Amino acid sequence: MELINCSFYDNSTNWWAGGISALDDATITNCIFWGNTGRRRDGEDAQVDFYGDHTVITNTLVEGWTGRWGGEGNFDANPKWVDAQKGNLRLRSNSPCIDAGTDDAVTEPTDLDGNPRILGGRVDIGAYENLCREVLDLAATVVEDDAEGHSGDGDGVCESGEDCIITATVAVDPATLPAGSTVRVTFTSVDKDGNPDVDPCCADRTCGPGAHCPTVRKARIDSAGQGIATLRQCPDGAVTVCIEGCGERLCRDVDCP
Ligand SMILES: [Ca+2]
Repeated sequence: MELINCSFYDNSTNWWAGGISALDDATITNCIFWGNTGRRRDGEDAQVDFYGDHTVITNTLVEGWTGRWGGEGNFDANPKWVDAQKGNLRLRSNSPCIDAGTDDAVTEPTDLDGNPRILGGRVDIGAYENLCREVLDLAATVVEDDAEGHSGDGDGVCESGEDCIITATVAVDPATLPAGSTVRVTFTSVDKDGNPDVDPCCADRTCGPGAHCPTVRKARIDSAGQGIATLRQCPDGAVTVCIEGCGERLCRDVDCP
C-alpha cells in the first residue's frame, strides 16, 4: 500500500487505529492523520498502527506523533484546516503543512482542487496545496443588477431598493497559477455591530432554510491571471469578501445600500 498526499480526519473504528491500521508493509508520504479515533485509544495510537516490518512513513503529520515509527520529516501539530467540521480540509495560510512535504514523492500534477500540486518552496502535505502566496490582489465591487427580472434602473450604480451584485476580482501570477486554476472566495455578511452575521448551525451543517452562512464561490483563473467570483444578491449592510484560508490580508469589505 502506498499513500501520497492524503488527509485522514474524523474516521473511527472499534478496532486498532481510526486513521490507518496496516497489516502489511505500507509507504506513507506527505499525509495528514488528525482527529481520528479508535476504541480505548488516544494520541498517536488512535491515528496510525502498523504491523508490517518495513513500513516507511515520511513527511507526515500524525496527531500525537512520538517518533516510534521512525522516518524523516514527521511531526505533530494542528494542521490548521480551513473548516474541518464541514469537511473542508484545505490549509489556512498559517498551516504547518505548507511546504512541509517532499517533492520526490509527487506523482500527480494537480491537487484535489485541480490546482498545481507544487506551489511555493515545496509541496504541501495533505490533499490540497495552499495558494495564498500566489494571489497578488483581491478587489471587490458592488454594481446594480439590471438583467431581465431584476430591479436595477440601468445607471450602473447600486442604490437602495435595487438588486445588486458583488463582484470579486482575483489577480494571481499566471506563471505559477496557470489558467484553469480555481481560487475559492467567501462572502460573509456583517451585522450592524461589524461582526460576522453567521448562525451557529453553519459550523455543523444543521441549518434550515433562511440561515445566515458564508457563501463560497469559485473564481476560475484565465490566461491573464484574473478570476471573477460573483454573489448575486447583496444583503442589507456590509459584506466581507475573502480568499478562503488566506487570512485578513486578502479580505475586502463592501457596503450594500
Ligand atoms: Ca507548497
